[in-house]
Amino acid sequence: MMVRIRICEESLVEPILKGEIRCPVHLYSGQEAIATGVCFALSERDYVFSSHRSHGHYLAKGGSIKELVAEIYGKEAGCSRGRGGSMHIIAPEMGMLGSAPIVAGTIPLALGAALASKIRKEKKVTVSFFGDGAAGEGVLYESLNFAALGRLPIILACENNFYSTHLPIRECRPENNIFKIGKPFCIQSYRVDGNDVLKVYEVSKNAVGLCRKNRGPVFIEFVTYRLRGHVGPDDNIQGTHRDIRPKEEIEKWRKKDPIRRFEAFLIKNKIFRKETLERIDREVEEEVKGAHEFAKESPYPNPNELTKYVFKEN
Ligand SMILES: Cc1ncc(C[n+]2csc(CCOP(=O)(O)OP(=O)(O)O)c2C)c(N)n1
Ligand SMILES: [Mg+2]
Repeated sequence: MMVRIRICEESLVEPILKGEIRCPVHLYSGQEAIATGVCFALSERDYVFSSHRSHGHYLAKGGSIKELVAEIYGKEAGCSRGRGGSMHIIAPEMGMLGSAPIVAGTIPLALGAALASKIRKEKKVTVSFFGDGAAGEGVLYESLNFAALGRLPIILACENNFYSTHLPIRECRPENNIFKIGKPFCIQSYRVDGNDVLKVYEVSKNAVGLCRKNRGPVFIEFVTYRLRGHVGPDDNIQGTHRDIRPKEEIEKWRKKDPIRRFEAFLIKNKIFRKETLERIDREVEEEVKGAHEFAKESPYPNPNELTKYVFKEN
């Protein structure tokens, strides 16, 4: 799954630079272990909400590369019927209940889903994925309080990549300790290495178990780093923005690449051979190539149907 996400993300770079993809795209490269480890701890019936950087969550929840790529090209065959683009990914049939780029905006929506599933006694778990930037939004604290009071089956999954757009976390938080914000609300809170897929899975599995036993909510801070620019492949290439992240910092995190780390683990423990891993890469590359061809050939939505699917018709 991590390879699926990475290869799919990296395949978007060239079409973005060529202007073939026109919507803003926030690449997930570098953070794959989080979506993968968390979603593998869920069942198909559970719910996920995400933010502007949501491709990984959609794929890990079972989304198709073909429909994701078609959506990013704005085509009718996309998972949001071409109305959403990269930042509005939705696939209710697999529990991906939506992503939206309002920072922290989907957290209260996730609470609603968790509350509904609790009232209906469905034993479904909801995961709300958001970035460290959401820790600066008041709605997160209101949501923590509400989730704790209602003992809601929700996992608040904060992906701390140390930056909100180009603002380093040290300039907007007195202490780099996001996981502690759950504590005043008596929420079990953890900090995990978000580039270690097995650790992510382990802590998520435990959190899912607690939520199913009515012992939620759980707050998890995943420490990670994005390997691409904030929006688009590279903030330096894209004109006026500059990636202010120090080169040495980026290099340090490249060495902690979650995919390379897990590959090394698999080979060292003789679980997979190098050739098997290479075959997986080739298979995913083929699938991704096919998805781009499909997306480019697919039609745009009919302009007369612009609001179809956007508003619910009674
Ligand atoms: C309420 C709100 N304020 C500001 C923005 C502009 N904005 C878009 S992404 C972003 C930073 C988000 O950072 P973070 O939550 O850490 O997620 P990351 O991009 O690092 O994954 C900001 C400020 C927005 N979309 N919504
Ligand atoms: Mg961030």
